[in-house]
Amino acid sequence: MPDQLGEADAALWRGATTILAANWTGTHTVPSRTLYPHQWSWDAGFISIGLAHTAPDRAWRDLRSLFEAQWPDGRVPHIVFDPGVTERDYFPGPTFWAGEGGPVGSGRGNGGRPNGNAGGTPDRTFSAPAGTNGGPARLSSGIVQPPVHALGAWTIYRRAPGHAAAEELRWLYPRLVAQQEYLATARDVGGAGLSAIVHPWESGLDNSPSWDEALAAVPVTPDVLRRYARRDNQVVASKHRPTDEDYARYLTIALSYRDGGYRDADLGPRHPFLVECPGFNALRGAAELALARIAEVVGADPAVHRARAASITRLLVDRLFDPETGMFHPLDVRTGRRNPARCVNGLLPLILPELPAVQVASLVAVLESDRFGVSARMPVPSYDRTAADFDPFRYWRGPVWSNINWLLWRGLRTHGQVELAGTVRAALLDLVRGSGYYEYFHPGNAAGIGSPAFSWTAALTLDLLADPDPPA
Ligand code: 2M8
Repeated sequence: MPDQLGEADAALWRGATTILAANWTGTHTVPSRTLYPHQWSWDAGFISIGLAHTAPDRAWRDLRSLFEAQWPDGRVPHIVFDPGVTERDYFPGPTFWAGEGGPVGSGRGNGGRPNGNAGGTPDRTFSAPAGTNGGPARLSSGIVQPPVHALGAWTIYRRAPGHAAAEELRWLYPRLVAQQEYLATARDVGGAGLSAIVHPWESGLDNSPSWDEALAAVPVTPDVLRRYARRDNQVVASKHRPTDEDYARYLTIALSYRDGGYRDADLGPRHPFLVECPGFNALRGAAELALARIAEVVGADPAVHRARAASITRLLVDRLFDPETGMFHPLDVRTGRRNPARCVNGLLPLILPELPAVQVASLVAVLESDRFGVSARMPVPSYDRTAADFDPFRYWRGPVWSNINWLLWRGLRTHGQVELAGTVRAALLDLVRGSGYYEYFHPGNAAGIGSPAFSWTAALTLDLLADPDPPA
């Protein structure tokens, strides 16, 4: 535990450490024992950032566990299933993602599937037996989540460098590069250089209003919710989760991708949901910058990663920035329309250090406006507070999330907005101190919502306490 912590923060530190220990399975950390009993991709990245301070060995193991399930084409699945957990404990589980074709995973099933991408067979830069990635067979979903893992790996290494940590980086580096290559090629559906997500779940901001327009155009598979029963709203209150209408569309889109063999070639004409998300792409850019740092350690070329980050930053500004709202908006590749809602993923490009001063000033103004109203009392909500459909309970349509605020804190610091960054950090710590390590928080009364004892809230609390002045 860091020396400088007062009594209250020391208790906060111990609480966070206890949660991460309780959510550790021996090979990976679950986001929540009750609601999410498997391993999730971007959760693992955030969790590793917290574990870097308390248990670097576990942090490395967590990332290894995820990347052992990487597909031959480079994609890192959004869920890696724990074979010891039953289908009843989470839906959609392995059976749903497998469909008729058998298990989906790095070691079986998809090995025989046409999962090549637009560029043909991916050029695997790491030497693992085809289809196994050197690890045991792991069952997984077939979609991805934002790539925050290079940032995690770099944080673990920065906190505790040394020979063993450098070895871990050497194992991860080619896999992280393959993950980025997959996103840069197979997912460049719009052809301009930004990645498209094929499902709202890929954004991590599942039911954000960002997807409302694109979702409205998805024809729902009849009876899909009669064929498949939700489990999430049996664990937490329905009004805190996505609606049935949204859920029916989530399943329809996932079935479309699954039944196309998780192929990315020709997605354009046949897949009902294709959107360029500013948050997802900003994190892809941030991953390139973390890879540049990692490349220096493993003896690879950092320049190529810096160039890619610069290009992603430029493309974000050119394609997704709206000077009228002063923020970034997702672009529907199918219609060419930018979604007009002001959602927090539209502020995430702040984490890119080369974001031009005009856009930085504009995002800071939006953050300080009534719409996002960051203050000492409350961090940033997930959606415009002044919007008619702002919902303080429903998941990504209003509540406050720690991972997003952690990213904004880092972004504000990157751009020299130290005071505002300090406000976000202090408000976030206050929230957890007062309400606990919840999955998300009511943006008015600060009540904890969703799952208690949530891993990334605990992990990022550790990072905020341990590293108040991280290097840019
Ligand atoms: C939520 O998403 C899952 C589907 O992936 C769900 O609702 O069942 C999201 O908050 C996502 O960002 C997160 O990674 C996941 C696990 O914490 O839960």
